[in-house]
Amino acid sequence: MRRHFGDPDEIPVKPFERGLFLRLMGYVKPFRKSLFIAGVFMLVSSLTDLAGPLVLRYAIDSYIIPRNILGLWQIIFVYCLILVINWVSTYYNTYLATLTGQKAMFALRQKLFEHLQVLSFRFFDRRKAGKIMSRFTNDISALNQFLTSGILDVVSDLIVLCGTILLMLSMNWKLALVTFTTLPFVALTAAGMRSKVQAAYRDTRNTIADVNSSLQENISGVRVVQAFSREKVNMAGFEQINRRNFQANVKAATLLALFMPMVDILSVLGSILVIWYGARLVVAHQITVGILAAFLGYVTRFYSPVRDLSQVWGSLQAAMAASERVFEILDTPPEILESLDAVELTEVRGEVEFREVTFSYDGESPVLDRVSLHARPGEKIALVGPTGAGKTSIINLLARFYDADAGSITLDGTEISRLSFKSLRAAVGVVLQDTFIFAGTVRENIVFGCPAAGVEAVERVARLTGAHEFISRLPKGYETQVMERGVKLSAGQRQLLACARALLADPRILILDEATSSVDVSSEQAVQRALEVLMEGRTCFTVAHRLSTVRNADRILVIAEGKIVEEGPHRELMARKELYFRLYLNQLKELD
Ligand code: M5T
Ligand code: MG
Repeated sequence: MRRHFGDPDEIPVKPFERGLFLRLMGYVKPFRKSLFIAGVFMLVSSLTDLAGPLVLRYAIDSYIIPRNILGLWQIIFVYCLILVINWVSTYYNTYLATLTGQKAMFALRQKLFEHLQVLSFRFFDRRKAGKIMSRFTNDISALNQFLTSGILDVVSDLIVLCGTILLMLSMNWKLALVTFTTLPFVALTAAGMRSKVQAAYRDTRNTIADVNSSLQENISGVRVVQAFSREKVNMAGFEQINRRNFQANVKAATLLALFMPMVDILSVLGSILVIWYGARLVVAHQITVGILAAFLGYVTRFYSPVRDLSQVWGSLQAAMAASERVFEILDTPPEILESLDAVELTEVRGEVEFREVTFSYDGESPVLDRVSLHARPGEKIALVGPTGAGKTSIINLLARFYDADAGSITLDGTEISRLSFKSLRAAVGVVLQDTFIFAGTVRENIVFGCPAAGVEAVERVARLTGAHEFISRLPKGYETQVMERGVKLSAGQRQLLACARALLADPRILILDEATSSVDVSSEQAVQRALEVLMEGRTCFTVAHRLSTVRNADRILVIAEGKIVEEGPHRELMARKELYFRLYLNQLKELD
């Protein structure tokens, strides 16, 4: 099995990489037609751009110097025409390029989301939600910037650059060569600054990812923060993270601000060279005044592509780093895979067997050590044990949120890893400690697992679990909107909803991770009743905290340090007076 356990956000510095680039281009490929049309407009726009100084040359040499004012009007008309063509083609070029880039980004974001949904728990264990979100926002926007303007700009800059060089050479090669002497300086400055600017930009992206993740954490944890008056400490922590981002941005901006005028200064030097040497050529009658003017026009056009190209290089670097992060997610294979010859279970009896199951989250320290257990169909099994013993881990494996490292887990005699996802999910239902309520209506939250369920079915399970009562008191009943994470519902109400949700799904095997003390006594009784209805006739694994659940269980498994240390019904275990006995007495003491 291939697993990575390193820090997933540590991405090595990587300059331009052909494979990465080609792969990125793969996302643009479906839009090559509109990209081609954009390219044609760009070509027209670049060529009309190049025509400017040439027109100026003819205006001076053929009309202004011979004092032909009438002809001058004609050339002004031609020039205006060229300008109009330039505007129109620039408009379509920009519009189509942007559209294409946005379409490619849309597809990529969609794909990223799709993949994120199937990734395994282990992937999310090692990552902060904020960092993942930053891949969707910052990294995708870096890619967008590059795809939208980057690619076409490179081509257009190259055309303008080559065109300018050729036109200059054709007009007067000596003057052209003199002008070109500044080129190595521009190239050197660009190369010298490039790596620094890149590093600075990478810093800005890393630090904004930190800002996002800290923000995300503080928003989801705001209740805990306020309950423990951690506001000041958190503020200081956030200030540090925020400041790092601020400093990274300032540094990047400073470098860029240094770099831009350097090229401008070189371009002014270029113009001075042209005037100095060109004027001598004019005096020596080797070139006309028009040519000198055209040269001056081209000198400025000559440096801006160089400067832009080095900028594009920066955005290419950003895109490389961003695509690497995005592809890293896309390339993470889901660890939990559906078997190729997946078995469909038609009639589930609900028999579960663990044989010598060993498991660890990090690949090093085992959390479960050769656990073996057998549950008959319909048996109620309670898992108890000290905190951190491995109870949740056992049910995580049974639900196949993780795969065991060794040993086998079977359902009705079939390895759960060979079951189709559909069969497994239909057979095994999970009611978690902290019920997640999604933004949407109450009804939507109940039908979560089986969207096809009708109104009557929803109401039936709600009545059975006792949730109907509070739901019908809500302003819009089943159509009431509940907020993310169920802020408006009480803990007990959330659990009733979770029970109704599970009852509707009707799994043969039920996994319950009981909440310790989140509800008061009266709703405790309501939840207890709902659970009894839900557990009826199913094989149940309950991570038990309620004494009643433990006492009513057919069998209790006592887990300690990743092993089953005691096993049997309540009376038997009490009689042994070992770990279970002590745990039970402790629990009773707490209730007093
Ligand atoms: C058993 C570790 C945990 C503990 C051991 C869920 C989870 C657990 N662990 C991880 O490293 N990553 C995880 O995602 O595994 O933990 P558990 O199975 O959650 O214990 P429990 O359910 O018996 O404890 P509790 O407190 O819920 O009663 O060492 O660090
Ligand atoms: Mg637990």
